[in-house]
Amino acid sequence: MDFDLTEELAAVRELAREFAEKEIAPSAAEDDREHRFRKDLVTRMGELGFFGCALPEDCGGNNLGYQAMAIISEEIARAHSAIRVYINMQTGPATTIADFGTAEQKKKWVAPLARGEKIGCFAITEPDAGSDVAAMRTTAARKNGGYVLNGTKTWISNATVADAGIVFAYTDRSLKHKGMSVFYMDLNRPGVSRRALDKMGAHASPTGELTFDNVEIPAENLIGKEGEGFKICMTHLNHTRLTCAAGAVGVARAAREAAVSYCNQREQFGQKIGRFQMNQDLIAQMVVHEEAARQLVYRAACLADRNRANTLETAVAKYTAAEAAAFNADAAVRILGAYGYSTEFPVERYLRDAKSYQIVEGSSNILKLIIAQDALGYRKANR
Ligand code: GRA
Repeated sequence: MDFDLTEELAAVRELAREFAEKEIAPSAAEDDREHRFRKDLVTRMGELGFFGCALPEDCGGNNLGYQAMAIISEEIARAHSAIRVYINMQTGPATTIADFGTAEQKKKWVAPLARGEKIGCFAITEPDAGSDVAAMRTTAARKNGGYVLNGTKTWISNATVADAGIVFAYTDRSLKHKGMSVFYMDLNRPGVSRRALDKMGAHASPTGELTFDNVEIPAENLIGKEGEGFKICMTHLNHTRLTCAAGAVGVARAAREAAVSYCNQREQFGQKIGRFQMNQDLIAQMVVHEEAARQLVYRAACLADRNRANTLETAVAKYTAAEAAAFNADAAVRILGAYGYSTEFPVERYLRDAKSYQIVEGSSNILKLIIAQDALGYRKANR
């Protein structure tokens, strides 16, 4: 596979890097400390077309593709990982509607998400259904020609700020995963309540609970057919997992850059600490983890851009990238010592943010399960 960036992709990388360094990095520490949702950055990224890469032009997109989206996600996460989450909150629902919606649904709902005019989210996870998506309890019962939604979603990014999103629910629980469906929902409707949740990192990306108490949804908000929700969910996660993996590469890179810079500056025992082999061991491992993860992300993205099955490659990429981010952030803290532990330097934030990648969008254990079951011949990942 040829990983030389085309001129177009190199320009995308330049644009995203410049934007991230000028408009995200300077306030990253404060945004994290103040738990600040940067709606203005959603607007800016929408204007720059960052949410439109996986969308065709008639849906308000630019069709640059998944590799472009991965490149943008890495650059944004390198500056501030929490802001990278905004990409998935806009593109996740937009892509799913573009992939599975009717012409009418695409026309109404995709462009406002892609342009960052409406704040998006997607609601899958529940208190008793995290990795086990099929165990969800939220129901959408048919009523008066539409649906009535009841249930609670938790750990939903943007829950407290989203205007709209896609919500997964059972239309027929007796059919197990074949009875799940997905709906587009305006979240400012009667019966929707929101509660903020606090967490270790990614503070500039709000997370919360959404409770639906007899929320009425029009029939025309059903995306795809009744019963297609689980498959749509898996396809959706496959896309968002890739961007998430690219974000983890950004954190791995930021940590490696901070460690290298400190090694070349700090002196102990009469020499720069980069001269010590124990630090060189860490630096070498950080470089390898970061580069391996990036190549795997590019491979999965190239397959997605060619419309080829990539569930396995995306799982491999996300697993590797999440572990790379966690390893590199931990190593950077070790190398910077007290400065790594200090809240005055970004490295402790990298460590807090890196941990999220081992949990979200398919935990490292779920990804290993997908990879191992494929290798053992129990269940093909690319079906
Ligand atoms: O054969 P069939 O017709 O019965 O269909 C099965 C299968 O073929 C059925 O679903 C189909 N299917 C798929 N179809 C298309 C399965 N995978 C795919 C696919 N990739 N594409 C049932 O399949 P199954 O394998 O028997 O299902 P399962 O064992 O119940 O679950 C599988 C699995 C564990 C992989 C799944 O539940 C899963 O992916 N869990 C992880 C959930 C997850 O990733 N949650 C993330 C929440 S969102 C989030 O974290 C936001 C973070 C924000 C950010 O930072 O970006």
